[in-house]
Amino acid sequence: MTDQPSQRSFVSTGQPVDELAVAEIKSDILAKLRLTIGKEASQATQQDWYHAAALTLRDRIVHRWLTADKESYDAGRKRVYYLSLEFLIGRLFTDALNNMGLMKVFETALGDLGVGLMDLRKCEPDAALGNGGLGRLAACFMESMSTLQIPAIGYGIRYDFGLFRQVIVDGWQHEYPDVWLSFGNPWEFQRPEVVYHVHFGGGVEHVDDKGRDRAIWHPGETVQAVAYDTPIVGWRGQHVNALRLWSARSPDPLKLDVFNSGDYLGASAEEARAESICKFLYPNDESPAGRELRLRQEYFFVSASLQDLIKRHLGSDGQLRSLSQKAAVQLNDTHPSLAVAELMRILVDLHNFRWDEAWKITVATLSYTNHTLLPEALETWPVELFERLLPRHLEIIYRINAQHLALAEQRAPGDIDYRASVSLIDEKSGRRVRMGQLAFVGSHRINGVSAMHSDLMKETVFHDLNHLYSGRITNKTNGITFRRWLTLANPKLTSLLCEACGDAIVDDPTLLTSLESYVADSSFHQKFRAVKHHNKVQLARLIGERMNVRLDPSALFDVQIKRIHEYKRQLLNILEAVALYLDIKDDPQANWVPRVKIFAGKAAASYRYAKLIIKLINDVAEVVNNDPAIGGKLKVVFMADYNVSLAETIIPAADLSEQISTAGMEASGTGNMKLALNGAITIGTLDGANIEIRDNVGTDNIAIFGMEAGDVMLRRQQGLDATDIIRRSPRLARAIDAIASGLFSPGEPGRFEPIAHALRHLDHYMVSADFDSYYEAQRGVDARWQTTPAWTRASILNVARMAWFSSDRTIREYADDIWNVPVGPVVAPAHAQRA
Ligand code: GPQ
Repeated sequence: MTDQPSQRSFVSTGQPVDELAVAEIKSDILAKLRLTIGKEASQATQQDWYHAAALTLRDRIVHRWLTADKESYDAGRKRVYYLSLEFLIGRLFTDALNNMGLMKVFETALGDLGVGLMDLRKCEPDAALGNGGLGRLAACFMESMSTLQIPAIGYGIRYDFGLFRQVIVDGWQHEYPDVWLSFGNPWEFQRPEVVYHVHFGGGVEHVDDKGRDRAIWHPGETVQAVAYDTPIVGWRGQHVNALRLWSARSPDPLKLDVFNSGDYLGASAEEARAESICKFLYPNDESPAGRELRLRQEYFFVSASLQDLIKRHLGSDGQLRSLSQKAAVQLNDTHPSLAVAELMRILVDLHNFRWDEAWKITVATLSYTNHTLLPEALETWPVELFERLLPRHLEIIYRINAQHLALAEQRAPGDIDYRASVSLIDEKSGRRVRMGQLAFVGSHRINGVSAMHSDLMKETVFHDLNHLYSGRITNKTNGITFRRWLTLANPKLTSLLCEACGDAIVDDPTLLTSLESYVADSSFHQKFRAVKHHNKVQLARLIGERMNVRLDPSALFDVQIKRIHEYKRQLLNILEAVALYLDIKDDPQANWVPRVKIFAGKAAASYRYAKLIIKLINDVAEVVNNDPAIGGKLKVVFMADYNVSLAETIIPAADLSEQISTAGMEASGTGNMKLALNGAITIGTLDGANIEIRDNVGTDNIAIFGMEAGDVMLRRQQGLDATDIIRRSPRLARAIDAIASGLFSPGEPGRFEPIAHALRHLDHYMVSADFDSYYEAQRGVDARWQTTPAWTRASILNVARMAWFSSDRTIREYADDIWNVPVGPVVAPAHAQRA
């Protein structure tokens, strides 16, 4: 399958290429090919060249890495530990080349060897160790922490299989395993000497140790965690941090006696059980997996990571009292919440701390980021499962809870409802441990990911906890790394921006504001449009090759790329496409704006309704794209297997960014930021970071529609039936009728009945309720598109005003307010002088 168009080249700094450096890289790549891969240039495949080039680059990164590590240890600096079950990294090759300033040198060296850099780029599989926004945020944060020279380690799991590969067959989603490691991974270093034991099950023995409640855990099962390190290099290569991923194995891989008795499978059963922990990433997004294996994954990586960071701390400080002065542990969502109980266990049971002192250290060390308010997405685990898998942790959680409920009783004496609402144990639906509450109580800071989300946290799910521990909730609006999402993904735009605002924008995006002086410059408009057009031609070519759909690059490219979820409302978008299609058919000669609706995204394998929405999009595409009566005025495309690399191709080509979640449901969004930064105009609801995007780009440069979060809550209280709404909107009625009648599924007219029924009578996500407002906003978008200078102006202003959404800004805020660590300048002094 073809991927990125290969003639793409990266932004050129205009500086001459250093011939000596090129010669050195060439000779190093050839040496790697011979000595590490074991091949002559004449026999080498593209994969071999890619590996040789990646290893050559890695050597250069390692030098910086070891130096940075030594410097931060020698200086005794505080370190950030970012615990996340997901890191959605994508490809590293060009990212690392760009940050190391070696793009041009490598491109030239490889060119001399007869190899195209862009062709090699395609040999690297995406590291898809995440589902969506949460995992991608962790990847952007790792890059920004390196850029800002914050000593940090990202801890996660080295999944053998990342997020499933999505294949669309006859319009339906099918899932296949993601075999990203089959050719090896040139970025990682296995650390066979870094191994920790992680225990499960068994029982607990209590010892009366001078009145301290110490316990000895006698586990029933032990698994080994082995470290694999991937260097993450920051901008200008001045600092490198490690992403340390754990792989699971059994301490007793083969039972020889069992093997010799002829039971070959039984002999390695324990190994298989241990390895299952890191076998695959759970594909659920914003819905807890609820399986024992998932809880095992969570404890496995928490335990290994805490052992690792404590060993590190003891190595330098010799005691644990000062832990919070040297370590800041960030919990990315509730998946690592067990860190609260595990750190207490380590301090109390293994290091003899008094409970109260241990608790102070724990709370001062940990902090927690919440990424959703959807009640069904907040993780809970049955007490019974905990008891079986982590008996000592359950005891610790009970004790934390007793202390916590005593405080609640002090604050609101006799208020049973208040106590039930803040309790770490949910007593309503069977007894369950609430991981969000656990993380909250055990952290000194709890943050939301956009201003609105953080406010809603205080008003809704964490209302009572906020009352009990006021001042802990803080907002840290998400950000994105501009190195990947502007410089690398959109080299043409970057060159133009450098030309207009100066090369320094790559170090300091706030300088992009000087772009505002070009808003009325028609020759700049022309260049700006030419860049967008170029990117659209590339995307149209890719879609032509992959899907055999011909697109007109001068049409409006309307893009919705994200996980498929009811609350993200891909359904609203496709419903509007249906209404528009029927309207065009009514009057094909009217002055319609040619539009291409581009969708991409995966649905959780078990999320049947989301998969039906994918099928609907594809069925509508089939009819619309092949109806000569509408003269190509509307096209619908669903691109399969959305991932980071595909996003890097789609985003620079987008004119319109669909951010249309039901208000109050999208915690932040980060795709919204990537698209606006690349000049797409947002059509969106007042939800998540859309609000802050509006505040930055200005109300004239964004299309806001729909109900607000407060309206949604009110309407839900009044009922979800949309009969009245549909009666008042003939256009909506007609679109729903078309779907329900089988216009798009003639072979199976009832296929979309569940969707039609929900739209009519169970409009929880306000698709029907927001339809008219959305349709009208879309026609406003059309009108703006028809006045080219007005559109271009708005697009330019979006780019000019997005600097605040750099993840460097976000990380600076975490560093100041949560971690209490200093940050370095983006450009190292030595580099600034050289540049
Ligand atoms: N998010 Cl809880 C995920 O991608 N996965 C999850 O399991 C949860 C949240 C997203 C959230 O939907 C977006 O609004 C955020 O921008 C993103 O996390 C990063 O904070």
